Amino acid sequence: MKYNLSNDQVKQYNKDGYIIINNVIDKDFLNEIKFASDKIVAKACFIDKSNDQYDLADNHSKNTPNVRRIKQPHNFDNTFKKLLFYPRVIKKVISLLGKNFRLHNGKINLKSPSAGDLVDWHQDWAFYPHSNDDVLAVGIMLDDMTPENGPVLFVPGSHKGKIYNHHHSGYFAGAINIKNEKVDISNVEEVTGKAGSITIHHARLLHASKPNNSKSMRRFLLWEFAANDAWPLMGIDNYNNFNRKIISGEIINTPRLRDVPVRLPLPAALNQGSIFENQKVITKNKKSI
Ligand SMILES: O=C(O)CCC(=O)C(=O)O
Repeated sequence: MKYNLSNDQVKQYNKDGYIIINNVIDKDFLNEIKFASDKIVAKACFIDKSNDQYDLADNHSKNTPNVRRIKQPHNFDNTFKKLLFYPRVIKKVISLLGKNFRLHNGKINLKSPSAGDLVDWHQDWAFYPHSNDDVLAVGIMLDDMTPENGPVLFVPGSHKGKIYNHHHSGYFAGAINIKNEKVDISNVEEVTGKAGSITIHHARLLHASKPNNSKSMRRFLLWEFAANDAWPLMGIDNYNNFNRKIISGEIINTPRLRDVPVRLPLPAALNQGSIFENQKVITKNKKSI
């Protein structure tokens, strides 16, 4: 069917834990999305502290804004709402999760030129375990992703393995110490692609991303989706808000339980707000990437 994944793509996702698909977002729409992102970033010159909308880099100031993450962009600009329901993406998610799924979280990670943060090794599942692991993230490249500008690194097949320790000094830190945990990353794939390409990765997949050493911005939008019968083990804030996040299908109040490895992100990270903040407790020389 139009826009669905092919059987081979589904097989590859199940085997490797991710797929990369070129040329998914229409060019004009991509320009609209970039413009909407620029508009949100421009307003960061009015604030000097991270909040519900922005995660700001340590060197951010009102005069020299540096936004590291836009949180829940669909709440701030209708272009992102349109993207959230974009059939060329949604149909692909249906191919993997079935017709019932909701948005768990939405974000744009921005890596600024020559400084943009690396993201240390982690599994998204360690941040938001659910009652079953029909949980994934769609990554949309708003800019070309190149070897220089902070590409994502995926470890094929790692979504079938264990969930590693993401704690540091007794608190959740959202990062794995690859050496201590004896993690094999020898078959890692560096993901590159043209703007408008997408990745889809399983929530248990081991991944990281490099720093941006180029002279241009790298923006990567991520939609985290969960099947409607996958319930978050950390609970929900509000039942109606939770159900408003349904993208496709119906409310399901009977969680499907599966025997999946789980670690809770508790005690909570000392630095809250984003993965960049969570991982800040790990000093540069202790990072595994
Ligand atoms: O923006 C990136 O390079 C990937 C970040 C990531 O893995 C995450 O936010 O969970």
